[in-house]
Amino acid sequence: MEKVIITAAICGAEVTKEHNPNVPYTVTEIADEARRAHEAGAAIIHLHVRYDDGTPTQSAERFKECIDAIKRQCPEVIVQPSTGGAAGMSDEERLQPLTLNPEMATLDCGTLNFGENDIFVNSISTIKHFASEMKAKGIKPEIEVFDRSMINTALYLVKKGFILEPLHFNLVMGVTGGIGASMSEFNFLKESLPEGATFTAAGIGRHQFNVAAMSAITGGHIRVGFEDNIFISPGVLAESNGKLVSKAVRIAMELGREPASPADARNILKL
Ligand code: KMH
Ligand code: ZN
Repeated sequence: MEKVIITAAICGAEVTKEHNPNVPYTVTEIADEARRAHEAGAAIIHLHVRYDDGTPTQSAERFKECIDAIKRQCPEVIVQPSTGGAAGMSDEERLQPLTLNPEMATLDCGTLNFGENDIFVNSISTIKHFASEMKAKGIKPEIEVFDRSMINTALYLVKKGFILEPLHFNLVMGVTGGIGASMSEFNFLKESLPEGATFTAAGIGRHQFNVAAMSAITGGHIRVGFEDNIFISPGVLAESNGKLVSKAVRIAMELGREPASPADARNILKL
């Protein structure tokens, strides 16, 4: 069976315990959620970190504590820190986890309205700055795309030498302020990707599993997790990220795809 890389975005920066009490904040909670996701089939943990009261932070020290705790439980798993952080953070704040030299990190390729109140700002000069740091350190960027224009921006930066091939994209679909999550929008994004690129897709909220199925069918990879969706089925809160990953695995297996191990994922993504 063809392998599918499952990424678990276990806590994000916006979702809180008020939304779902199982959202992890502490180092122990984050490591336990990463383990549950990995045991269920996730090869990559997309990581934001929080202080114990839930406040999002990009502190390198807090990232190190969390990554060390995750690696003690799952030594093989790929940890992909966010450089998006939370809307409103400065570039320097957001860049801090790169000092830990992770294998991968996110590279957000455009500005958008993010929900009803926030603007997630990524000017082209910011993206160049982040991409240069990643290139200098040999960190593989996962190119985060919230709209079609962000693929154009990424390809512009490839042409200018800021991002190296082979390219890996994450199509984030259904953010209020970004592209929707219909099949035609999915096809539009997928057909806009350059030849040879790999991609994963992340559906927000109720779109999570529909987008997972679209990606599995078309040769893409899958992202699930509390960052994007807190429900296991309509109106029913998920007990853990592991449960969300297990559901993604069941869908993928029915569609002829089996979960990639971290070693498979390193091979597919050329890490
Ligand atoms: N929290 C969002 C504003 C990323 O991880 O790179 C941005 C985000 C993207 O989550
Ligand atoms: Zn994120």
